[in-house]
Amino acid sequence: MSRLVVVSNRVADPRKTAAGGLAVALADVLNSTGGMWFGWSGKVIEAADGGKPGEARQHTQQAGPVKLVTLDLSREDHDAFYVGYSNGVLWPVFHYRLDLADFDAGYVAGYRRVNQLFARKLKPLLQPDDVVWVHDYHLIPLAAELRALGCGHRIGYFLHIPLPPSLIMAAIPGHDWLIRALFAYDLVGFQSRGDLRHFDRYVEAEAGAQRLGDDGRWRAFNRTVQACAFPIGIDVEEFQALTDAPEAREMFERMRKEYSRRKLLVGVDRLDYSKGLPQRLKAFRELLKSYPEHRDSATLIQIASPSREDVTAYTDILHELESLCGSINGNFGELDWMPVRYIHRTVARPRLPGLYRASRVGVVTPLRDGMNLVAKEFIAAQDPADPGVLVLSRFAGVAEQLPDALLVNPYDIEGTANAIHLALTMPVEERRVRHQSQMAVIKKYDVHWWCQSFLDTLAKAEAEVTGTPWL
Ligand code: ADQ
Repeated sequence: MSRLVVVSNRVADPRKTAAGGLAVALADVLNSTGGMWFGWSGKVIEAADGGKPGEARQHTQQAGPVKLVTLDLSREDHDAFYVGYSNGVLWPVFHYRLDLADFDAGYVAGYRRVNQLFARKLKPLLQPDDVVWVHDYHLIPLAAELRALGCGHRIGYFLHIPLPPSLIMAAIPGHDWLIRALFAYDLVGFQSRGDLRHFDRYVEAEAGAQRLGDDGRWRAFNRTVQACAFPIGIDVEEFQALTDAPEAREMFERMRKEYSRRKLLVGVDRLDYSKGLPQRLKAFRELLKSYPEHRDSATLIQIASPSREDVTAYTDILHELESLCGSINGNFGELDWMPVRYIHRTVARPRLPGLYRASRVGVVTPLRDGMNLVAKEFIAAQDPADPGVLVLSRFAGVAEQLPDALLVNPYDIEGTANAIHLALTMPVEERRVRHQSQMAVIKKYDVHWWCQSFLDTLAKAEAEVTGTPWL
């Protein structure tokens, strides 16, 4: 069996749990297969301490069966590659937010420089039979840079965030370079069929690619790439075991006791403008306004973990949320009841399932999301005899898989408030039926299925050896 080499922007010790869908999913995979995980250490070297663009300090560490190799980036590279291009251009554009993108030419140069640096550092560590699996929007050109150095390895790529329609992609200056870079992979994976359709139209319209058969293969730039959808899942068994463990049980009991005569709603997100948090709070405010029977009862616990605080759009959303929570509590709160509990922190993972299970409604209403694992975790943590209801944005990748959730358009505040009302008043029989069908889906398409089906398809993909300079 070939060694698996995973490359992603951040590397987490697979023996520990961390917030962030990618880290959670990959830790599961690498622990079972062994191999190498390569990426940024999370550390930045200031120029005064010797940090130079295009250079990095490298660290190697053994974490059980997994070898972790990480690079410290210079301040200049970090600011252009990570803050600038990855999170200031690709993240907003791929989440349909052209208005938030900052197309500074220096950012793309830094993005390319760091991808070249990753390729240069990774190449000498590769063994001939290694299979390389590259993750996410930070590293789109990595395979192209590896090919330019003569790597003929099988290289797969998975995009964790949405891929927008071709006309939105085309707004990125130099986007044709991004398409060409995708063709350096042997397999490109997306979260949903919708994203895959966007890819198909994009490569056809913007690169004149030719479809080969009906298995997702496309030909352009003298290369063949296969593109398929692999919706990411969670480790359902592990999450259910976590739900039954003492920490989650204790959390569950505490919440049930404290809110014994009230109904809890829960939201758990990274604090990010793609997650639709202000819209969610407005929908909750609308619920209290239009359905007074939920006053002094329905309580929304919104956990929003700090994220990318060095990007301005994130501090803006933070202030908006604080002000909305304050005004809802000020207008609707009672001496002994606050409608919104907003917590700007990460909740320890072992306690999360207890919070999900104590909640009657899970509100997962992103404006755009590649998949959204919180929706799946919420379902997995429920008591099948008395399950909560998932109110889910139709714009999350997971909506394709969970048609039995209450699907909403998060921009439609009234519509979302109505759906929350429906969820709060749904009879137990209907809740059970919906929960059962959702459980069947998340069990079948769990994280092991995701990993195995991606790697099996990659193993069979038509690998082409090439030394062509790509970019
Ligand atoms: P994220 O945008 O980080 O991931 P998501 O899929 O919801 O979003 O994963 C978040 C993970 O972090 C979940 O396991 C959740 O429990 C945990 N988490 C989030 N906020 C937390 C908090 N406040 N406290 C504790 N834990 C918290 C990206 C894409 C998603 C895609 C994943 C995986 O944006 O669309 O589903 O990658 O591919």
